[in-house]
Amino acid sequence: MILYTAALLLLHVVCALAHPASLSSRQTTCTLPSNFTPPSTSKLPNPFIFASGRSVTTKADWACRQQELSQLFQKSELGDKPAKPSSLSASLSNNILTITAREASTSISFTVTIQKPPGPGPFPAIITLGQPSIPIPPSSIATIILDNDAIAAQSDLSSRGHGLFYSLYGPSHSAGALIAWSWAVSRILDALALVAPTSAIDPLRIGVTGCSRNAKGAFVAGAFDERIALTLPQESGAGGASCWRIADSEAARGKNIQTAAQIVRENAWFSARFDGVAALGTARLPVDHHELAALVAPRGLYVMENDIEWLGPVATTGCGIVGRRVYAAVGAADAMGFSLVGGHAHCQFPEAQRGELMAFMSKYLLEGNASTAGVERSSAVVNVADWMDWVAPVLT
Ligand code: MCU
Repeated sequence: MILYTAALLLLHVVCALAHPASLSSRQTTCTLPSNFTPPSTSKLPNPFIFASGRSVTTKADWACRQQELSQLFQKSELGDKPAKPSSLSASLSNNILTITAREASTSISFTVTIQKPPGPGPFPAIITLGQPSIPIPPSSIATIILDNDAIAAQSDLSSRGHGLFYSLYGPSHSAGALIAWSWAVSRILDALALVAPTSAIDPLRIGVTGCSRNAKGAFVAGAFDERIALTLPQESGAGGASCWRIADSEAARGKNIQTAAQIVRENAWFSARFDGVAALGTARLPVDHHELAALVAPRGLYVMENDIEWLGPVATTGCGIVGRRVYAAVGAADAMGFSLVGGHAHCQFPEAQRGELMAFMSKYLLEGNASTAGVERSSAVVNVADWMDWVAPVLT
């Protein structure tokens, strides 16, 4: 409760700093009403309505609404993401960056491996959860490999509470593995800022990627740290690019697709808070995953998917198209791409996506002028009106 109150206070401060002129009128909208009960809906929730029922009409409103969405994701699906620890240090030795985080008398250390292009830099970098399975141009972009399993284990449900994150915050912390990894990605960003004078890595041009289960984590990492310039989830399926409600509808039509009810029994990716969804049904969720994209907006986001039934091609495509409508509404139409290309093995990057991927890397990491406009393709056919019963506003 103390932590929750502290988080609410922090939200007040963040919103106040972002919009000092409109402080008094906006302040309350950055926090969730304590008695908030989300309306039940089998369609994708409207991101442009505050929990209070008020419409989001301005860009300042949207900044506050993103804070609400962040809280809603943490409270309903992911568990809490702790703030930067009270003490954090970093040291770089050759290609190994060691990060030490301390809270009170407990500290943990973890290392990431940096593969740098030749030359003095500074270079952009992509943090990869596990080994990368997208092509990262070795001559222009560094790769920073995080062993995310060491931060929060993901063997099966018995992994809950295991890993360095839980050594620091306790095994019964609310965080599931996805938000625990995102905490670690944020600490890498803290560390990169500390070592920037000597590292040849530019901490303002950082991307994040991962495939499959690690792509769920990459998507969450991009959504929960505004310092990430480019988010590249590859074949994340359910829990990442897929919308829970569309997945449920596909399952009801006989598809062998991963759903919320299944995922909470498979692994420790989500908070135990999410277990209740299996009982209540996804219509009662206050969010869905078009709003995970909404948290990344207006920053670069290129969602890669496959046509594997379990990943839910219709659920990822519908979610991606609606996510792109949100990006358009906030004035960043070109910053999100959705691309589903099938006919290849899981996590095997298809050549057909190379041009799009390179354009996103060029624009958001290399400060190039490649066009990322209109990247929306899929072999799955979705009638958006089946899922979206609201009209995205044009924010003033
Ligand atoms: C797509 O990611 C997961 C999927 O959610 C799981 O159900 C399955 O067990 O594993 C996939 C994966 O991570 O494959 C490498």
